[in-house]
Amino acid sequence: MRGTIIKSTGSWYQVLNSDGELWQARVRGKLRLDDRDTSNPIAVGDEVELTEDPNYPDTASISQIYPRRNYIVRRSNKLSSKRQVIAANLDAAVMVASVVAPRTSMGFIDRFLVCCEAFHIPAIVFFNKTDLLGEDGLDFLKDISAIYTQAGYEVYNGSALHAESLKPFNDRIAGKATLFTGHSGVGKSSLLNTMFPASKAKVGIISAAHDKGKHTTTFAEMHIQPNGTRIVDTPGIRDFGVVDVPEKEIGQYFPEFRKYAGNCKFNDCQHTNEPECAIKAAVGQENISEARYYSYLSILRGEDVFD
Ligand SMILES: Nc1nc2c(ncn2[C@@H]2O[C@H](COP(=O)(O)OP(=O)(O)O)[C@@H](O)[C@H]2O)c(=O)[nH]1
Ligand SMILES: [Mg+2]
Ligand SMILES: [Zn+2]
Repeated sequence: MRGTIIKSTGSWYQVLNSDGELWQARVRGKLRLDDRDTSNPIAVGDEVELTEDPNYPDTASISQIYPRRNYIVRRSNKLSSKRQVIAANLDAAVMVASVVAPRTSMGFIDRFLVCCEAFHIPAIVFFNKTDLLGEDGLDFLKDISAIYTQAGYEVYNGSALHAESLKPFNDRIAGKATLFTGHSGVGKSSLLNTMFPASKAKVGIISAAHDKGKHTTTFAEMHIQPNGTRIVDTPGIRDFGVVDVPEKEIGQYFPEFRKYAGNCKFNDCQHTNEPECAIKAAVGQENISEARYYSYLSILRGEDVFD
């Protein structure tokens, strides 16, 4: 039988089969894996073939992984070159961000967006906690939203405390397989619970000490809703090291650069110190956001963002 991995807890996987039954499964024997320089060869969202284990009720072994439509990876940690597949077979990935409590930096958002471009997954930026914003906060939200809209991204905002504020975003992801990522404490689990009360995702208490929240979700988990919407809730991710993107390609993953890059004097222009660079000219004319351009330079220098 065929099933979808909805949770992975090390060597055991929770798998939902096409009849809606939940199975506990593990890999037995050898699996044929194509690439997989990864710490987790099977990820949430993977489609697998299950064989019932006659010796134990409700347990099965995974005998095959079906080809992935797509997947997204991050580096397991700062020092390691090992990659971790966050999820597979996604329709969209959402960066859940907040302007306050905690403030999500643009550098962090931009690294996520580069990853989504590199893995061909439509990216959405969602600003949560709008209920906490005063006039200045709302101004900031407007400005930062305009930057991402100008760059070509879909941007939504709302508050997990007010279900009606989430309607446009909720409509956008209805029926889709969507990854929620972002710092711990921004409200990923709360959003899930407000939009889909049956989810019962665990919500963390923000620790006053560093306002970043505790890591309450340890493993990525897919929540399947009655209307077919599938949300992969992830543990708070502190860093989004850009993986597998060769330096000379980074510019290609800034969608707003594409229109101009062909006009640079040099074919291999990296948009740093080269003369007659069309990207720098576009930044000068505010057709490309200066903040996005600085993010590009920072990623080009190989800097990671840990905040
Ligand atoms: N004021 C406000 N608090 C929120 C909102 N969303 C989440 N929170 C609070 O922020 C904290 C972290 O939420 P949680 O959903 O666990 O964040 P996660 O780590 O991203 O899953 C909890 O105390 C929530 O009650 C929101 O829209 N407004
Ligand atoms: Mg959470
Ligand atoms: Zn250039």
